Amino acid sequence: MPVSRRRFIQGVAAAGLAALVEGRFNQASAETIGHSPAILTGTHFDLAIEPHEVDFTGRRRKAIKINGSLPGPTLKWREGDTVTVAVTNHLSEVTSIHWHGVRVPADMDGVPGLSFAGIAPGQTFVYRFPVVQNGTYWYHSHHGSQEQIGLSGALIVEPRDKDPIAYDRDYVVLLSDWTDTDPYTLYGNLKKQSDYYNFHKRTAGTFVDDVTSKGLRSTVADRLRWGRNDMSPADIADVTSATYIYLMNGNTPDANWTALFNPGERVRLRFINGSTMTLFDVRIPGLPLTVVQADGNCVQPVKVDEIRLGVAETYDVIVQSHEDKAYTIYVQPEARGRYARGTLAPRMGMTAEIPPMDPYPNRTMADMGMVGMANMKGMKMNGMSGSSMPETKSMDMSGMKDSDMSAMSQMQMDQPAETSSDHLAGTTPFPQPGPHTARLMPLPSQTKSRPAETLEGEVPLHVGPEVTMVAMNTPPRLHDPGDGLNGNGRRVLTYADLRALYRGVDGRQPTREIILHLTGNMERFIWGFDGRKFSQAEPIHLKLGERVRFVLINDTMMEHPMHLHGLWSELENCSGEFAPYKHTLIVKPAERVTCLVSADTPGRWAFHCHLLYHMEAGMFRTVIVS
Ligand SMILES: [Cu+2]
Repeated sequence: MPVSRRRFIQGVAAAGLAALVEGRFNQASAETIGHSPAILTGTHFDLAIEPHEVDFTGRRRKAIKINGSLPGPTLKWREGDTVTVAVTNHLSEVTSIHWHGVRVPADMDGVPGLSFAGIAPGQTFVYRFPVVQNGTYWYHSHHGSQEQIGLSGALIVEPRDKDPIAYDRDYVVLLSDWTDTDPYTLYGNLKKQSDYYNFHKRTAGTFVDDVTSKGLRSTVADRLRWGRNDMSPADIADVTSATYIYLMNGNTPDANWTALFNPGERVRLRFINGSTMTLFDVRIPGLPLTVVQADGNCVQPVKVDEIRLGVAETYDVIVQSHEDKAYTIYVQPEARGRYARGTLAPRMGMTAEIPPMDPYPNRTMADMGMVGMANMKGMKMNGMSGSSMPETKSMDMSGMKDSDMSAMSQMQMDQPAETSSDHLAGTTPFPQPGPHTARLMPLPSQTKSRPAETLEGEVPLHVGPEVTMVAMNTPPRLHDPGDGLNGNGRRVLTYADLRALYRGVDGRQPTREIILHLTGNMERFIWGFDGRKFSQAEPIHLKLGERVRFVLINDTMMEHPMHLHGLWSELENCSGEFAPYKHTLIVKPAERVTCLVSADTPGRWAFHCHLLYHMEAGMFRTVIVS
């Protein structure tokens, strides 16, 4: 295959010269083209975190690689093993690795300032813990913006027993967002002007279009409604293709990461949304996707055309074709713009058509549950908006200017090493549901909890400049695939489709409900829970062994992929005993999502929005299980 100059440059950009040479000369036998991170197996792993330069766009930029790779190597563990991972920090700042979705003792969870001190420059930290689950997961830094510049990788845990999912070959498809802008600058831009990267705000041009299609009266009424709520239906994402390009296993779309796909073979694709700020819509035109696993837990197979992955979610799918042809793995960010792309092909070098991009989605009033949304602009006019709130000042360990998370360094000094031994005193965590797990049945004396609706009025919602809107109508929207995906002619996976393959292990009713409003001030880029950002909020306390219901109510106009560390979140989606176990849950605008949590592992756990800059801006709580 001739290598054009353009392809050569892109190849170098994506994969480095070595990988290109390998791809060029071993094509007859190659299973992939482009950079595919190395797969490391065994029980002992050495990871070196190093500064590197990359060139994805024609400009050299600072990045972080792990063992010379971006994303880092794929770690393959085996359920039942005890693994040791020695992580050496060659950066000039603190680093960490968090094992996303993995049930570990709290001091192995890798959140600097919360569960351990972080890994100082020049130091090696040895993670060591038993692996008590299987499935597809990933790992990433939990410090500053390191995740944005490459510090992440895939993690596969093979089941100890026979895998219930049959496949002939499998590939990790790790998706990420990359910007040439320094992440601290990017965050600063959002703080200064929250729509800095949103070029889709309504303009005179769209006004004329709307008048043509909807008529003057309804267009003006629509504008007045939106105007009054101080929002724009074009607010889809905070950070968009205006600055991002999107990578598949560290490859640009032009580098076209390609994987071998022989007719008749069942191929398992392990999709991981390893981005920082981007919800991805994934499809393979011409091929149905049979979803078999969500967030590392097996689900009853469901056939769809398209999947939306919230940040940090994973989905495993089986694909199979009986034709000798290539297929495009096509990935659109929710706010459209640019795409990520790869290819499945029976022979390396084959390509398939790239479909046109879907239109830019708009939020609608009904979509948002904002028919009847009380707007709190009155308060903003009382001099609270735009005035400077006293910000928490402390040693800024994260290094991110204006970061709400800087409070965490203070916490670390206040509460040293509390978690290091307390997992030893805890109960045995519940196992991951599997073919042989028993179900703990509730005691007859156990009282039923009240439905969430009856408690909502009791939430003390903090009112202040951190909150500019409150949704009055927040129904569950589990059957709704999400904005931009309704009516696109394709069958899109929804949360209502997810039914676990195995029964949940904790059959007890929750004994209490914890209601959290996801709140924000879009203009000032402040995010939090119940109107408070992290630095203003108290931890949430759970009693070791108790079972609780979290009720997440999104009062904002954006999706928030919520991640609870250390414990499973069992999504309540009418699947009864087969409620899917998740580690990350998308809460759509004006949606209410509930999940059950068994507080079976003691420690200080992070609970946060997985949009990196929302977390930095305060959408983070500590959950203490003791
Ligand atoms: Cu968020």
